[in-house]
Amino acid sequence: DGPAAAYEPSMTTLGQLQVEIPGRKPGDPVMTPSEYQKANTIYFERCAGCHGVLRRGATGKALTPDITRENGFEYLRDFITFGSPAGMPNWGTSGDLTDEEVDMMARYILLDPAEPPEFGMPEMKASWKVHVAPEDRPTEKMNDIDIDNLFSVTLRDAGQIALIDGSSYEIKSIINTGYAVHISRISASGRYLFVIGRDAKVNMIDLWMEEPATVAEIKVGSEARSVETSKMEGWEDKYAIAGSYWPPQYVIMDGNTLEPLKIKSTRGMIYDEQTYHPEPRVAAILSSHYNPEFIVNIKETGKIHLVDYSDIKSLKITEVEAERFLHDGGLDSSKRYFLTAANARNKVVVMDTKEGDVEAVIDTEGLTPHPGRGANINHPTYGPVWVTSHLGDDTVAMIGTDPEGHPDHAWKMVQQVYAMGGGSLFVKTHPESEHLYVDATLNPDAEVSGSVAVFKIADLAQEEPEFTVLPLVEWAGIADGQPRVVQGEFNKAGNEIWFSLWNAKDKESAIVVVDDKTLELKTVIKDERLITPTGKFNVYNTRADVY
Ligand code: DHE
Repeated sequence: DGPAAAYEPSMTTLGQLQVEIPGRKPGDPVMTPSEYQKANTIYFERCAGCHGVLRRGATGKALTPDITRENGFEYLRDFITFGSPAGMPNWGTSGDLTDEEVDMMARYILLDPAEPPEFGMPEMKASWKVHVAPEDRPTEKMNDIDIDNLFSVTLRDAGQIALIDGSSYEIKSIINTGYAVHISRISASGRYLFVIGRDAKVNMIDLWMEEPATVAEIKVGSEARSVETSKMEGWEDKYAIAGSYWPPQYVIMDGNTLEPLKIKSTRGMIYDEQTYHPEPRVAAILSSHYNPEFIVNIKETGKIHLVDYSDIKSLKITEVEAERFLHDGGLDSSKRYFLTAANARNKVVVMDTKEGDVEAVIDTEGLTPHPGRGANINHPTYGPVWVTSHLGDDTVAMIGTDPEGHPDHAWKMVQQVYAMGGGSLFVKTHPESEHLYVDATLNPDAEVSGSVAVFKIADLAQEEPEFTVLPLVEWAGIADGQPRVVQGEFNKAGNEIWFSLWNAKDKESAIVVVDDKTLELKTVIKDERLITPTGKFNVYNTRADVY
């Protein structure tokens, strides 16, 4: 009768004594093995990204049994059903999980977390495949694709990417990848495209082939979000790196074949408390233009690793103390400074990639900064400025990035403006653009999540600048579902910006192209193969860090 009855006795008698059944704790809920298996899968696909595999918390709260048991089954069930304004999705009322699934998940998180297996060199080598050896690849570009203006588009739930031509809007190919590719990154030469799935599968795609295709692949763990390639002069295309959430580690690979060369575990001490953390996940990775280094964000311990790839055998790693919960970020317009969000600390860390030290840690005065790679604008009052929006509120923070020309404003939050509402994921501009775009992807209001806010950069001289709202979902004429506008990306010329309209898997999605000068609709790309499009990466802008 009700969930309380779902608890199984955890005690038994041994002669006169009451003892615990081995492996069980008092109050353990009943779960059949098949329920447990299903709950495990749901936890991995929906929850682990924010709460962590070991449920120690990061973007989401900690969910270890000491805490969940204190809260109790009913509380957990209601929380999963209705969500919270602080960012927990309403899994029940949104229809993503059924009542039975919500009930099952509430019971599941009362139990100890399941620890997935490690994934070391033998597992990586077993998953590694070179489909086309370097010597069998073309020596020149074999197709007529304008590679620099190609867009790699994540088709999240299809486990694919689409390569779309930036001029004709034609889908050139659809390539099978890991599940829910998170990002695309491009080798320094512009030839190879690297994508990484949430399931930690990396595909290396050769854009020179007559029909671009995967030439090598590898699995680097069971959950991952980041991949990057060496960009320093003299080291172009030599190495690739992938970071994983589980196991918490990163691996340096050969840039031509993805052969795994060196794995570095990130387990260790949290930078400030100096206490051990078993799951410090690898968030954003960036390639330095100043040194032969990968810049690796270690989320839970709050450290940035500067990984010197000039000698893989005697790997030198500089461990820089930054701030806890490092997530995403990008370079300033000079490409010297890396600005990255410590999201659950509401801060942005500025790392000098030339000198290898932290320049500043800035409070963004908003809730959960979420920049993507951020946006670099030339502010009418403060000069070069880097911008982030926030997941938890409608604020947009602007940080001065020019210590030479504007020393008074450097590494300070110089302005805060207000956009459409909370739930923003990405901001975007281009050196050729006079606009700053702010999405509100996760806002619960369909009208807000279906639009994008545009600020005129010149208007930022005003104290409370107005913005224009572009109702992209309305423009695309999609009536079914709640398609969400996500992640603007410019074409190479910087005169068009593309947005994904991300709908449910079984509903129509689209890509909307906006003319940046007139802010009018240029075209809508619709195709039944465009299933759940999310991130889009223009080859030139991604390769050259233009944003
Ligand atoms: Fe992302 C970037 C992690 C949810 C779309 N996302 C990143 C990066 C990290 C990250 C660490 C930076 C990578 C880099 O630069 O090397 N993302 C996470 C999560 O942990 C989180 C919060 C939860 C999860 O379970 O994954 C999460 N992300 C999402 C989504 O739900 C999005 C909107 C849709 C999707 O495809 O899954 C999404 N994340 C993106 C995109 C980028 C990204 C499009 C790249 C932005 C860019 O411009 O570089």
